[in-house]
Amino acid sequence: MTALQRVFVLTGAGISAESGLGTFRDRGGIWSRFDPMQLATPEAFARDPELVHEFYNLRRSGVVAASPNAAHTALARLENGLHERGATLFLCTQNVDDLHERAGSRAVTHMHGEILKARCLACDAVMPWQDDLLVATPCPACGETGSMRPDIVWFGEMPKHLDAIDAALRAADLFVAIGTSGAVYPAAGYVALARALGIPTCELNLEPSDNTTHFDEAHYGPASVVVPQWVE
Ligand code: BJW
Repeated sequence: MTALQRVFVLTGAGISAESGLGTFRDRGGIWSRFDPMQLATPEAFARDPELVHEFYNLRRSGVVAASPNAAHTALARLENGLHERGATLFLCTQNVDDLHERAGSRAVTHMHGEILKARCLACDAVMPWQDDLLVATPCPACGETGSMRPDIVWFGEMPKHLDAIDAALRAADLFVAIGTSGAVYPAAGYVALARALGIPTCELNLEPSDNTTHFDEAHYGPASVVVPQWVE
């Protein structure tokens, strides 16, 4: 780690599992209990906004009640340590929770958005949001009702910050994926791109991911154990 200048870390739901937030595709995961096509697409929201709000209100209150775990704090320490010697960490998360920020990470790129923000479909205003959203909730910016949605990225929508992510990945001298199954694109394609660019790749996960053959190195176990071990 000492010679590295630009470390790129991609995190997924597995890093927040031990904070009590469910993963999506594990046994008993969110998508084994709920149909993503009925809840996590723009078409689902247009069809049944009450149902979609109810699902995300539950998820939002879970995030508010959760606390960061040792894996989140280890990545915040890594960012500080790299900065102290003039190096950088690009922390790209697929997670919509704010546990990296609450653990002390200063620069977090949320490619699938943030559940603690709401966006108005009428005026495009984005604002911090901790409470339940209802169909009748008026937009504080423009007064419109029926236009507020969680500021997250659903299937079929364009992930956020793709240009910054692409630039950081191409400039990296190490790519690390933590707690992600490698099932959802474009994030699932990043390890193959890193490999094609000659960037060393490392996986930290509970078990081998869908992309496991693309990684040069892998450490398996709970994130709260393997991430601090890898950082130290
Ligand atoms: C532990 C652990 C512990 C457990 N410790 N580890 C090919 C190319 C491009 C796109 C597509 C494509 N084919 C299909 C698509 C479309 C689609 C897609 O990928 N579908 C797949 C299902 C095939 N993608 C999209 O629609 C995306 N948009 C898009 O592609 O736009 C066009 C575009 C084209 C080309 C370039 C760029 C753009 C948008 C995807 C949006 C995903 N949204 C969700 C919901 C967000 C809101 C919400 O939270 O409800 O994001 S779905 C869900 O999956 C969520 C996650 O961020 C995402 C990834 O899941 P993640 O984090 O990997 O979790 P899991 O559960 O899958 O894995 C957890 C892992 O942790 C497991 O491996 C466990 O073992 C491990 N684990 N406990 C360590 N304690």
